[in-house]
Amino acid sequence: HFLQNVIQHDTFKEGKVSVNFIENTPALFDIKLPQDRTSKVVHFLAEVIVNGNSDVKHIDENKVFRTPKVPKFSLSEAHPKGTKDMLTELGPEKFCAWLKDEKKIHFTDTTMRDAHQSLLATRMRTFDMLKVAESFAKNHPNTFSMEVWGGATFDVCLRFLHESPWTRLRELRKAVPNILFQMLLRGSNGVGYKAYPDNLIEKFVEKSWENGVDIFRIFDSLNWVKAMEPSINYVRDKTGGIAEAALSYTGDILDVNETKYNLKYYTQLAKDLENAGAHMICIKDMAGLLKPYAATELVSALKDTVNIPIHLHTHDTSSLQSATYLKAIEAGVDVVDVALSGLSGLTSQPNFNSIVEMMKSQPRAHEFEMSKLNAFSNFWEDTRELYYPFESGLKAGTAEVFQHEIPGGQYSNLRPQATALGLGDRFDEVKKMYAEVNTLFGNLIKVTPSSKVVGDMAIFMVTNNFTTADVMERGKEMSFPDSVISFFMGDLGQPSGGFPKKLQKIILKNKKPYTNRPNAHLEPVDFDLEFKAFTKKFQKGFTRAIEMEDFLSYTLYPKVFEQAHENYKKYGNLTLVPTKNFFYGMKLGEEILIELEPGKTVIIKLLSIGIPNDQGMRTVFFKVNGENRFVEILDTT
Ligand code: 3PY
Ligand code: ZN
Repeated sequence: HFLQNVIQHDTFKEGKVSVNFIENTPALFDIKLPQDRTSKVVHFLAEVIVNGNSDVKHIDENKVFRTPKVPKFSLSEAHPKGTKDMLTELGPEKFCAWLKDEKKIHFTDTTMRDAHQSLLATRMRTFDMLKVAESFAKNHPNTFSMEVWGGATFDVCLRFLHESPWTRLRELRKAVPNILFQMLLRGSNGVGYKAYPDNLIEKFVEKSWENGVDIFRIFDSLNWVKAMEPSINYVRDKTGGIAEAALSYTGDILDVNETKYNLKYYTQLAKDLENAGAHMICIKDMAGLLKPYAATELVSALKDTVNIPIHLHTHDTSSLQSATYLKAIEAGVDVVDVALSGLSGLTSQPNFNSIVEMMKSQPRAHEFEMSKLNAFSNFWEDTRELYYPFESGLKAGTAEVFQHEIPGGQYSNLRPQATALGLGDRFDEVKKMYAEVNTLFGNLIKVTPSSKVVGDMAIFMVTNNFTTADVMERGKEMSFPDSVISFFMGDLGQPSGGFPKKLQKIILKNKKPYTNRPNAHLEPVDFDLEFKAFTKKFQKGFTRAIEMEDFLSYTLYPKVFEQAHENYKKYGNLTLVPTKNFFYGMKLGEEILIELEPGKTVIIKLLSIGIPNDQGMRTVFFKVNGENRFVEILDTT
């Protein structure tokens, strides 16, 4: 292409070429590469090589990566039967009856959702998941379920990873047809941070099921049953899956001074959820506050109250939670959430491998072939290294969590959020303020998105050096974060015990809050009309027919989707770029292999990176499948 430009240039044609011709004629480098898939991927790599991946805030040049090893499995052998096959055969009611009668303790593996959301700011790529998914499904078909979707993963796929969350789900489903897939659904907030129209949530549930989700763990960030009811109904009416309703646990039921979130509160909530149609109940201990002896009380009481299986979820932030599992298992809990060791512990779930060992030879033991289970853990331990810039920095369990009550999934985001705002050295204050804000707001259930509201307020107050007294006395003059205003308007629903009235007036100024379901204020989506308009706007950039799933991504996250779409047009499909190169580019002389699609592999070698020219452009030279290629990139570093 470069030679073409030279040959066709007027100066060249007229035979007036001087020694400085190339140097003085930047237009020669104005190369329009054919926009095929390979060129797009090469363009992306060149961009990262010159300017870095904008999502990676610091690079350790000396970092040495290990090669993760995928545990052995047979490609040709069929998948052994698992819980997914049972659900298909029995349907949700009979399936849950079977589970309730099971003596063995069952395990949900959260490695591909909550574990990395809580340890690595949700950055795990589908590329790494797909490396081991089939192997895991074939080696450990007795796993109860795999949490692979929902929560923050939807947003992060689109916003940071250049991926479609739907493609992730479909690809994983193909690799794992035998084990139940589980997602975390924020009730009326879907997989977002605000209320959405009911018919959008309905369509979302339907499409999630069609694409592979079996268990819908539905929660509401204020434990408001009214807000969970529609989602429970959509799962029951529109899918063949399991509606698992969650009671989000906060405080300490063993604390005699706990008058709000006590045992009675949770048993009543569980009963209400069962009456609302839940197939299963989840104790969602998002911050890891359920202490071992409290688990005995809570699980026993719930077993006496409801007739459906109980699933326990926790985060090991305090390092105490395996003891909680032991007590819960003794009290008859049916399933516990665990993560493969390499991605377990701290703000993630307790250790899958060790809990299985703990139960060995005990009446409720569930057998797993340990050498294989440990091999998966080693895979993740090595893979985790690739994500080092996203580690939360927490090195040891902390009893502080019982004071600040920050959910595990939020912790790994709050620190970078604080650091980005120049509060890196004041994270201690942020944590303390988080607890103060909770008291100020009337002691809330704190889980996405209510936890984000508390976090935003804490950061706002620390940044501005405001105390709670300042807010109460001078709040009328303050511009509070949008999320805080919207929360006090009732946009996330009604907290148990209501809003603190005086503070609500201060924050809302003259606005009038509402008290019914926030979704009741929202116009339903006109799917026919809006999908047509969406298709018209975006079809051009797609290399396949636009689907309802794309429209759902757009409707949930319009700006994020638009940006993701722009990136897609520019870089194409990046899901097959190895993680090391996706985040850190390539080293000089490095050669990588990318399988663009089955049977179409490109070999890319980085030959050289030019110095910036007058316009700040660098020329990056590659050898691609044996041919020289170069890309011009503006150096913005
Ligand atoms: C989420 O909503 O993403 C959570 O993980 C809440 O615990
Ligand atoms: Zn969680």
